[in-house]
Amino acid sequence: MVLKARIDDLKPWISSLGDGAIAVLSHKNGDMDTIGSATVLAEWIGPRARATGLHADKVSKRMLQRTGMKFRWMDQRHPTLPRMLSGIIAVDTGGPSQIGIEIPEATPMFVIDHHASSSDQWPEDTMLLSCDASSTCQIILESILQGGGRIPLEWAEMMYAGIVTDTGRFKHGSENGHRSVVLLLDNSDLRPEDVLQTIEGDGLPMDQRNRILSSISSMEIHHCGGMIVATAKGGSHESRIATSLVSSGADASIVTKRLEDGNIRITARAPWRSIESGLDLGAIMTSLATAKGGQGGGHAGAAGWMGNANRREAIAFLLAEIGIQARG
Ligand SMILES: [Mn+2]
Repeated sequence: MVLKARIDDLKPWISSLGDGAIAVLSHKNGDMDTIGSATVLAEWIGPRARATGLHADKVSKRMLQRTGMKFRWMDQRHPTLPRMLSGIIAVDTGGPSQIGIEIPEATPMFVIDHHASSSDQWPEDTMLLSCDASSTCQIILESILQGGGRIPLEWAEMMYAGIVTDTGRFKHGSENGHRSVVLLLDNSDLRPEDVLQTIEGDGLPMDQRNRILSSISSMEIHHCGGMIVATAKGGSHESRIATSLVSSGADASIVTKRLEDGNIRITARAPWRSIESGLDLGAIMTSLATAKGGQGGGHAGAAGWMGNANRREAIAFLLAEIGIQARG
């Protein structure tokens, strides 16, 4: 059975482990929230903890470089965990398939995540801390603040970047996100304007912007239970395409990408007003996995699925589910 954990359970759980290393694992998509959470949590625990994972996206790479926070890259082909491992903490991870590596059996495991749906289950006896926050960085911040004292600047910058990106620049779950930023400002020397420059970066090269724009121009519009759903085929940057469709007026967007191994990956986004009216894309992606196999899940406003399916059938399934939810 998976055990429900609270924030107060983390420290005693760490103390209960042997003397070996603790791997703080980011999820395989390596977004800013997971990299921020993993690096800050590992430093907070101390030298025995190691932030590690398979991948870091562009924003997290820029923030790692800016802050100098330590992150151990795993070899994509032969991923290995630290030797003499006493425990694993997985951060921002809805289910084991999102880690992307084999978890060694019988290693004590603690998972820290914000509410998400998932089609796969954690191993027996996993401690699961799942909070109703907009980002995992906010949960890490709460643990750190319980200990008191000033927050080192580089930790504050990583957590701020995680909150900014996971709230979609404060478009989702704004209130608790803003509250956490106030706590960061009050307890560190964080200067948001400077960090925002690093988060935004210099923009994409022309060829990539070209590809994104042509994906958007291939869009189809569907009407499901009073909602406008935009679908598109994306070559890359699917989340950017999905977000653009939503900010252009879609009540939900679905972007598909055919992967080299023949599988397809589906990325979906919805704006706050759709979530408020009851749409839950994470639940819909979970039911796609139940119906057609593969792995799926995520949050109400940002979710995904990956597996082997016919694109048209998968989209028809998703549109039908959105229609059912939209009609209540
Ligand atoms: Mn997250």
